[in-house]
Amino acid sequence: MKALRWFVGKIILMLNSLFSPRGMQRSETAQQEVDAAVANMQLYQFETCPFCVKVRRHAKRLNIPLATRDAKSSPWDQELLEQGGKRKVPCLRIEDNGQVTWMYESNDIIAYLDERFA
Ligand SMILES: N[C@@H](CCC(=O)N[C@@H](CS)C(=O)NCC(=O)O)C(=O)O
Repeated sequence: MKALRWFVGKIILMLNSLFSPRGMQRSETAQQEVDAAVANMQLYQFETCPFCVKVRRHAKRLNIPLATRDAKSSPWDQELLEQGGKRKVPCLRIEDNGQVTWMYESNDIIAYLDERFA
């Protein structure tokens, strides 16, 4: 079962890199603003989780440099569990004026990123 999951994960990563989406283009100033806004967000994820791949691909399409944190590794696994509330990925940590929101569900994350950056 573990070997099958490993194998499927590798296939997902291979297809993801073969069919990598194009990033949207912005003016230099607009891109700098986007980059600054995204600096307050981190995506807690597993590399081969299909829902995480979906969100990463969308971030690439939107051309946003979304930082990722491997939720299988310390200390991010504990942080996700203790502060987010559950060990489930993807989860987007959003910091806004000192207030932190933990957003679960790939579709909600994508809708949020679209609202901010599309
Ligand atoms: N409906 C969720 C599904 C996410 C999901 O099932 N993630 C799996 C990894 S692929 C997970 O975190 N499983 C651990 C758990 O549910 O405790 C989404 O679209 O984000």
